[in-house]
Amino acid sequence: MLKLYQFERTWNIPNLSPFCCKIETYLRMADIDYEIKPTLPFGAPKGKLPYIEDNGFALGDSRFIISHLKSAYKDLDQGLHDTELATSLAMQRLLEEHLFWVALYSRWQYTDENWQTNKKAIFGRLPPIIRDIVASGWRKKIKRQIVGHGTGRHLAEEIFTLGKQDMDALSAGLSNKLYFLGDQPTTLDASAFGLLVNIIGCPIESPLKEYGLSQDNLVNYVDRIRRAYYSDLTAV
Ligand SMILES: N[C@@H](CCC(=O)N[C@@H](CS)C(=O)NCC(=O)O)C(=O)O
Repeated sequence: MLKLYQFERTWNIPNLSPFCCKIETYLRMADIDYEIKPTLPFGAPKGKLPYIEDNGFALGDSRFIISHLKSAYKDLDQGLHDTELATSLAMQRLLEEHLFWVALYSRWQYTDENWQTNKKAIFGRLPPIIRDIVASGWRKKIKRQIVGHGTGRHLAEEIFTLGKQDMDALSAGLSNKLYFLGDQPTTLDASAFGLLVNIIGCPIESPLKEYGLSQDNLVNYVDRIRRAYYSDLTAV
């Protein structure tokens, strides 16, 4: 059976990583059997989670994983037209290559309170002696990534202004539809749910979360996907 390597479940959401949550959501939406292997990214093929193991090979990065799932199992985007596929790709890039960095900043850099919550969720199971050393080294690395991406060079207020623009675009793109591209879930929904539940549904406080919670269609969308695909998770 396909194995999904991802962070331990926490915060009453499917996963604290938007990308892990994206893959598990795709698997559930496509009704593909899988087994979860909770882990940290140390041994991951690309040094990041998620990755999968399927038929004896390991594959990292949610985009390549979904390509594999589409060809080996089920393509959730099969019925989409070219313009819908273009919208799907552009929205996924907005989510994963832009809004994600605002969420990452909120967790690792914005306030000490958020950092402590994040640290406990990710590193809480490590032995106490090494926990703080690993967590602070990792935090330095992630902060360098946030600066390297460019997001970390702005003021907090500017970062959240950029994030709110993305939330507005998502809210307008979803409008009053069940899913982003109609009444059936597609890859874009796996990606959008993965990040949105990690912005509005977890205990990381920020102006981005507050803004997301004020957009009813996004809140209802996240609740709807939770109920439709994660009814087995208690309190999820
Ligand atoms: N492009 C990758 C991004 C994966 C990613 O950024 N994973 C994060 C967790 S959300 C990670 O494992 N980071 C560890 C690190 O950067 O050291 C994908 O689509 O899977």
